[in-house]
Amino acid sequence: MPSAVFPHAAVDEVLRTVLARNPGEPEFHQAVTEVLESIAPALVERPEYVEAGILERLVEPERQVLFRVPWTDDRNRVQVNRGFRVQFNSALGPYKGGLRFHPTVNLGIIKFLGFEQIFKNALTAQGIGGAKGGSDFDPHGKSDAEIMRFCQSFMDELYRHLGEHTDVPAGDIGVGAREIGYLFGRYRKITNRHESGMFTGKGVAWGGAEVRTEATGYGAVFFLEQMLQRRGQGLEGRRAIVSGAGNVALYAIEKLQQRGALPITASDSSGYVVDESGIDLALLKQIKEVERGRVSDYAARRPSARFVAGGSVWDVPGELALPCATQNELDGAAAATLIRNGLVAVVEGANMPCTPDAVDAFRGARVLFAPGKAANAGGVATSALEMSQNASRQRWTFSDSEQRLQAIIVAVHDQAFEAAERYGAPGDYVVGANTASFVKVADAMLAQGVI
Ligand code: NDP
Ligand code: 2IT
Repeated sequence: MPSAVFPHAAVDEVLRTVLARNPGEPEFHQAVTEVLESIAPALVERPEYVEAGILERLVEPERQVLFRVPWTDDRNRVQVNRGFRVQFNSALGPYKGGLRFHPTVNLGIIKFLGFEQIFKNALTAQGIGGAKGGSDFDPHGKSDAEIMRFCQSFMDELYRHLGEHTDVPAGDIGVGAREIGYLFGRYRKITNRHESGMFTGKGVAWGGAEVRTEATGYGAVFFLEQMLQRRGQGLEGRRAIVSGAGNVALYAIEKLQQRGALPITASDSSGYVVDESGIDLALLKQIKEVERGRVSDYAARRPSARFVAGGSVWDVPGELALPCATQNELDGAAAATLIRNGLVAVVEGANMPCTPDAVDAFRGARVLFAPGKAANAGGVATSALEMSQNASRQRWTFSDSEQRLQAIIVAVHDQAFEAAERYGAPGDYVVGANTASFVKVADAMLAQGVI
């Protein structure tokens, strides 16, 4: 029988190796530490996971591709960016996960995102493995022609690693409908195949799925609704503090409004806006989706709003917090401010937006906390629905697709909730989401042998 120290010693050993083997990758260390530190109860119950080296294998990507992306800008100068695709784990299905184009992208960021994706995808129960990719290319301020040339060069290398049964990318920060169009077009040209299922997030007119655009933000709000319902509460009339003004934030705001909540903020890398009368979503979408402008443009056109350059959106009081921009955007100090101001629930629309200090503070204050790998799983789950529709040449309606998304999120919520109870941490969705997903991946790896 394993001793009481058994799982902790095994976890410590793996964590030491991860730190030593992957220097200079703090976000990857953070993501691995959070998962491994919360799964001890599952390791006590199933010592064969440790004996079969599941932990050592899980933290090492199955394949990592790094490549040069040369392209020519509008002034005819050659630019060189770095491309990444980390194919982390395919025990449950083909590699699946987004592409991020942002100047802060490096291998450690892509590895943290790919690692999270393994567990998120397991929670969706859609038969998809985990991957992530991207580039340190910055789409801000580039012309459409530059974006197209960059995407084409990126795909000139990446195409050989993709395929509907191999690896299926989608969008993430800096990669939306425009970029996916250019990437998919180039893949189709190079391979001479109209292989719809090799990319998700496509335009609805050419193989994309209804609700994929809305799915991550909508799903995060469905998750929030489930958490509140378990406490006999609802969304109606609650002030919501949302960060970001991209894909996830815009559709989280949309669903919050449909449910009668009052989202009053949005942000981007220049600062945040507060609109006490509630965000005018049509105006924000016009500025962000059509004009590709800044949140300050919103305040300039809306008398009830004010723009705060820099600063922290988490200084604004509200009962609900939805960080939907980027990793580590909400730290311990911001958490303390939110809690002082009457916070009830936090839902991570982004991947790992709350620092470990912030998560500890929410736990200590008994604030409802939904970790990203559960709360933002609606995006990739709807990507899997897009893959199903592509494979069967079907097209489902918006309302049918939204119902499927909601059913998946309810199931993700219930798995996390029930696993938390079963493993001795009732109400702790971090423990619940991590253990429920880890057990699924570990069982598949165990069954498939040492590969
Ligand atoms: P978008 O590119 O559409 O929007 C990102 C938003 O976050 C922008 O407002 C951007 O501002 C802001 N932002 C990004 N990086 C930073 C930064 N370093 N500092 C301050 N603000 C920043 O991306 P998404 O909405 O798609 O993604 C947001 C988050 O959600 C990411 O963590 C992503 O991984 C996660 N996610 C996305 C899914 C999807 O389906 N798209 C699915 C699941 C999770 P600016 O324009 O000024 O840079
Ligand atoms: O972080 C994520 O889950 C995404 N960016 C979406 C991935 C996908 O394949 O739809």
